[in-house]
Amino acid sequence: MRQCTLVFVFNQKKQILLAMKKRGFGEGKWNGAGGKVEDGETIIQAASRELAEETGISIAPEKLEARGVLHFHFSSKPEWNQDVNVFVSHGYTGSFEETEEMKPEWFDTDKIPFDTMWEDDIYWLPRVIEGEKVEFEFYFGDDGLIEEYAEVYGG
Ligand code: 6U4
Repeated sequence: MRQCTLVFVFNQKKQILLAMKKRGFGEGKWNGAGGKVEDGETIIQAASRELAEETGISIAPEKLEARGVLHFHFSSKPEWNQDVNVFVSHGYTGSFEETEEMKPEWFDTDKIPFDTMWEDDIYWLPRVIEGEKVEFEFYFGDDGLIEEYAEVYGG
C-alpha cells in the first residue's frame, strides 16, 4: 500500500495547526500537513519534509511522535488507497506561511472544523489530541463517504 504522512503541530497555547488544501487530493478540506513518502526516505523523514514544504515550519524527524496508522480504501479508485502515518509535535521552529498547496491556520482544539475535514477525522483526531495512538481501517464508497470502518486493536 502507498505510504503517506499526516502531521499535527501544537503551539504553546495548545492550539492545533491545520491547513486548507488548495489543490489536488483533499482540495477544499482542512487537514494536517503531509503527503506521499518518496523513494529513499523513511516515513518520518517524509513527514518532516512535507511539513516544511507545505507550511514553512521545521521539525526534526526525531521530534515527531508517531501516533498510529490509518488505512484508507477507495473501492472504485484503488490507486487512491493509502496508509496514512500520523505524527504530532509539540513545538516547532520557523514561522508558518501560506504555500501554493496549503493555507495553514491555528485552531483551538474545541473548535476543530470537522464539517470541512475528511469524514473519518472525527473518529480518530480527538483521540490523537488526547495523546492516544490509533489504528483504523476506513472504506470509502463512490460518493466519497465512509461505507464501513473498523478499529484495529493491538496494532
Ligand atoms: P502531490 O500533489 O503529489 O505533491 P503529496 O503532497 O505528496 O501530493 P497528497 O497531498 O496526495 O500527497 O497526500 C495526501 C494527504 O492527504 C496526506 O497528508 C494524507 C492525507 N489524507 C488522505 N486521506 C485522508 C483522510 N481520509 N483523512 C485525513 N487525511 C487524509 O485526515
